[in-house]
Amino acid sequence: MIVRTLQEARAGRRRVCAENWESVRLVLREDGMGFSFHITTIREGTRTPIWYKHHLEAVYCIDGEGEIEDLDTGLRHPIRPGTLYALDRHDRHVLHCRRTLQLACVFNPALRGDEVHDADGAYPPAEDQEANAAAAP
Ligand code: 9YT
Repeated sequence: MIVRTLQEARAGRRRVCAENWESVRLVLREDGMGFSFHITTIREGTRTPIWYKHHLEAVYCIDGEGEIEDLDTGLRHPIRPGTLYALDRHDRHVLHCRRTLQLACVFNPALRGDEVHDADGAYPPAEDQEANAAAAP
């Protein structure tokens, strides 16, 4: 059984920061669960283009206010506490944050832990990371 707190995870390497967000990765690939589980904070007033080409993600809003814009349909959906969205089609989207968002996020396949978005708003596929790790001295 794994038991850990947000507070202790925030204090170590499980906290990853990017320009528009910070993510505390409570469950990672090394935990062997088949998914990773993160608490993500999105900075107020930001606009974040995202395209998880290699992952599926479900996102549940705990607090804050924003919108998710589906770039394929042009539709914008409000995000409020209690809203869930699931990127079941590797959907290209933009996350608009009106008031600081606290989100619980689940990724499949699991993240390794240090990933930040590339130029497309994606994370690398799990296989590439394994190959890179194997090639490292
Ligand atoms: C909602 C979203 O995907 N935000 C970017 C950060 C991501 N949730 C992560 O790596 O935790």
